[in-house]
Amino acid sequence: MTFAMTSRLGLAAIDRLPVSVRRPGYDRGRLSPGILHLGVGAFHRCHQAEYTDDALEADFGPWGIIGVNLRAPDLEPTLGAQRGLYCRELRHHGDVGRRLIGALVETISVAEESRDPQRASLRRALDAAASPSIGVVTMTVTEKGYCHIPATGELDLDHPDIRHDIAYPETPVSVPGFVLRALAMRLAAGRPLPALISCDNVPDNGSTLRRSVLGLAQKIDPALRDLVEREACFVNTMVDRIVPATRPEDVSGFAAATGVEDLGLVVGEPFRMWVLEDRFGGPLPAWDRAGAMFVKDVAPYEILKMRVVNGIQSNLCQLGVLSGNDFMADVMAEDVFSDFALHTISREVVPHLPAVPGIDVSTYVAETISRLKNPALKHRTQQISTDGSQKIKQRLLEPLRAALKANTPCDGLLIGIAGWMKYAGGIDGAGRVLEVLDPFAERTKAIAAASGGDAARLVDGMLSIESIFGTDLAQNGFVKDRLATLVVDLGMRPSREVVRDFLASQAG
Ligand code: CS2
Repeated sequence: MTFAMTSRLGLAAIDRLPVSVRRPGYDRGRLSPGILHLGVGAFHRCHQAEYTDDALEADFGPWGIIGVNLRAPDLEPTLGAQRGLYCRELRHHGDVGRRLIGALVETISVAEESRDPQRASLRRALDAAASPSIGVVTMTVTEKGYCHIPATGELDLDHPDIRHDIAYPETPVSVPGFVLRALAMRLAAGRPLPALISCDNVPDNGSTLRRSVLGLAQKIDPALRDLVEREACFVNTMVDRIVPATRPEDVSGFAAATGVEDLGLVVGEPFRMWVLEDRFGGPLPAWDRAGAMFVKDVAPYEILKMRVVNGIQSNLCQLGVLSGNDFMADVMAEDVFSDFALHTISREVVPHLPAVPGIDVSTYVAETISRLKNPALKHRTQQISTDGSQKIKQRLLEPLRAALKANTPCDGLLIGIAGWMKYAGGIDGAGRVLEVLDPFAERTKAIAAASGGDAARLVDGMLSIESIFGTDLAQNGFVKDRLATLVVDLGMRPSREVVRDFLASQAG
């Protein structure tokens, strides 16, 4: 079908969407905000917001979402201009399912101090978070948003944003600073505190947020710290759905298919999962009616997901970059890499997973491999490699530690870790410069440059970054030697050849 004119998504354009696009099954005009979400990225829009639309359809209530971005991108030109409306597109091979999501009712973008010297946008966001109508504060702010030290999970008091927030607690720039300020405002006004629900791939995400908020409060006002510790409820969760960054081609493809331009479009896979710790006493949206699970202990689900789904992604994404593959599905389309993923997870990771109620691990692993092969998802290996310093502990290093402790095989994991080291050094085997987007990029690139091509020095340098690796691995001679050999190998030939030889050595 072709359309004479494309209109921009917004209230007026809803009726122009083809009937095949599913609409909210509730009266959006009656929806008032009850959730404040920090970090309105693609993942939130395709995961929690969709669960919330399902919950509103099952049991309507005051659970609209106010979406806040504490930093770029500015939401105004995209979602703001569309009154919060956007579509999500689920793709599985050739199948496409489009749905208009209605839960996002307002957006607030906090502008930098240089652009907003009066901090009016920040005040608006804080007032919204402190408002009595908000019963839930959720967040997807990426791993580094928690300002913690990856190796220990403790607040990084040297983090520039944390130093800022200790000096200026009323105009915070960090996520823990924002949450603390909002809680302080509510406590001062005698209002009940909202549930604080973290939806990032951070180990013990709710507890990590709690440690960061309490650690910061301790520096600002110990009495406030005690109050927050007593009153606030931080909820751990496990979240899962693959949602790559939206590309211009996705937006133009949507416009061509529907006649409507949607600059808030998100594209994901059909699979989704959400497990929340059941510990908040107050009201919540009917997310359980939408399939979210409320359990006593999230940890086994979280460990399973981070070591299997994210583990495969992080084991292969740098190897993918090093082998010239732009997208994860292209990596997984090469038998050598998908066999390697299955081999590593089954032999090295699965034996050390905790039992997870209701989940058969081998079915879960097979399903994960097939999800990662979905060619309709254009998930960049570069995107997954971004911020690897914040990801590898829970995805690769903890499984490695478990295998070392049990004295079981771990070479597949070591190949992934060597891949990260090679990548983080910023130059591939052919001498091409790689774009390393990571808070530790300057440091890892400097380590690689100072190693002068000596792999053992490079490995020593990387392992000495205690905030990522702790202290144990730098003292393990086997790990160091193996990594050095692999780094040399990955520097000399394409990663697929290194992986192929490894698999051949395992055969029989
Ligand atoms: C990915 C995740 O970019 C990344 O870090 O590994 O976003 C991943 O796709 C999701 O966690 C899947 O649930």
